Amino acid sequence: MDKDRPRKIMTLCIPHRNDEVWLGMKKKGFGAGRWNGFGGKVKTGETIEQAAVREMEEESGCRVNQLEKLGVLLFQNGDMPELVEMHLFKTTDFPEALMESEEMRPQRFKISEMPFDEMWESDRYWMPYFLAGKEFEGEFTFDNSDHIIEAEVREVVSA
Ligand code: 6OG
Repeated sequence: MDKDRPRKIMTLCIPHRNDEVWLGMKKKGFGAGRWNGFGGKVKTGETIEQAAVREMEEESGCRVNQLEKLGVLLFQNGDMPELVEMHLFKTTDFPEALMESEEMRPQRFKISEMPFDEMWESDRYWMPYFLAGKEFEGEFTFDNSDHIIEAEVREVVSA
């Protein structure tokens, strides 16, 4: 992967408590038809955390007061000239049910029933770190059909 390419900074927030997570079925745009966490692009003038809170509220109706940053992943998607730098957050601060939005149809999943077949292929690689509450980083290269060509993920142990 050519890490010097320009980067689009994005967020992803996954509500997770006990043995459950909430994911949303993306209804339109990039990644439509897949279950994913809630997030989007960081706008000029906001911090990555502010973007994570804003996107979570826009897509699920839930304004979180607590976020835990767990991962940073780099994606190279086929011929797209920019890399995606995605910052991954966990929140335990959410109500009994999330609201459907224009972009996402939220649903609760048991972690033993994670719908990996309908998620981004790379999610299988980093989800174990996320669920274990470990900090991680990684790089994934995809071909133009969204299949993985190269994958690497590792735990980050802070000093
Ligand atoms: P909008 O551009 O529609 O937000 N995203 C990815 N999520 C996963 N799990 N894997 C990927 O690559 C992703 N690439 C992007 C970031 C797009 C949302 O999709 C996330 C954003 O939350 C394998 O606003």
